[in-house]
Amino acid sequence: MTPNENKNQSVPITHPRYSSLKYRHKIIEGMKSLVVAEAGLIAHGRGECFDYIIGEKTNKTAKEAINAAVASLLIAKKPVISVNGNIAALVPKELADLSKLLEIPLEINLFYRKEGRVKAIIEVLKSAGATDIRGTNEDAMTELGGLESNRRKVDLIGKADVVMVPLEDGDRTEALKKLNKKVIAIDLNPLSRTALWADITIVDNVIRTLPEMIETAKNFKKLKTNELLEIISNFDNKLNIQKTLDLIIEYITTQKKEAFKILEQ
Ligand code: PTJ
Repeated sequence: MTPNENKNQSVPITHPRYSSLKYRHKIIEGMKSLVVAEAGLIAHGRGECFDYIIGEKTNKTAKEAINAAVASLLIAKKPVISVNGNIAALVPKELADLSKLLEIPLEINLFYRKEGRVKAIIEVLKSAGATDIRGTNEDAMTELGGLESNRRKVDLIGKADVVMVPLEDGDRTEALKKLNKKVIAIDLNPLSRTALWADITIVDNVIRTLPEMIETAKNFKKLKTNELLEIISNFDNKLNIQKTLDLIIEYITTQKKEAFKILEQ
């Protein structure tokens, strides 16, 4: 093994796509240990594709949504961060850190329920330092109205006022909205149903969003309630999604020009 090779994955850290490959391996390993559903691999691939067309960076629009999201989580009375297999595999430490920093419980909520998955996710979160993990006792769960998928089974989410749903399928955001909950979504696809239904849509990769949220939370914890409320009221989700789509068009247009320079050589 060369000094540049990552011990577990044999991916040289000098590889131009090292970061992307590293997270792919986290998802694959997560699937082997039951943390990630098989479909989670496909969801990750879809995410990578959208990440490419936003330039694989946290854009200004995402940063604005992150500010509104953190402000909302700080003033919420009963906020909850929903955790599925993919996010638990990708950023367990950041989830644990954000949960502790904001004193918000992490609730495991799965689309694909399978024997052993909840236990595997609890282990990953605990090893990462999480202390407030919910959604672990099936008998204590209630059901969200208007939802047929496994995601209907909830613990604290049922009584929450603000729910953060990182990378998720569409149905639940709609159901949560109908129950008058404020939904914060992190979704690389700005046109997904989750993205369009959410109150605050962060179009970004969770691997960048969570660290950014932690830094923002450290700063915003010093702000007064009226300053947090101002950040929230200045944020317009519809406009923000429009601006994100404009950024994508701009990025693709630039990439097209760059590609043609190569093709015409
Ligand atoms: O662990 P489970 O059983 O709860 O299942 C989780 C998955 C992700 C398999 C399930 O929720 C699912 O099938 O989701 P979808 O319908 O594929 O939607 C996932 C959305 O997240 C898509 O819009 C992707 O573009 C987006 N996405 C994928 N990876 C990321 C992401 N968004 C942000 N960051 C990512 N890393």
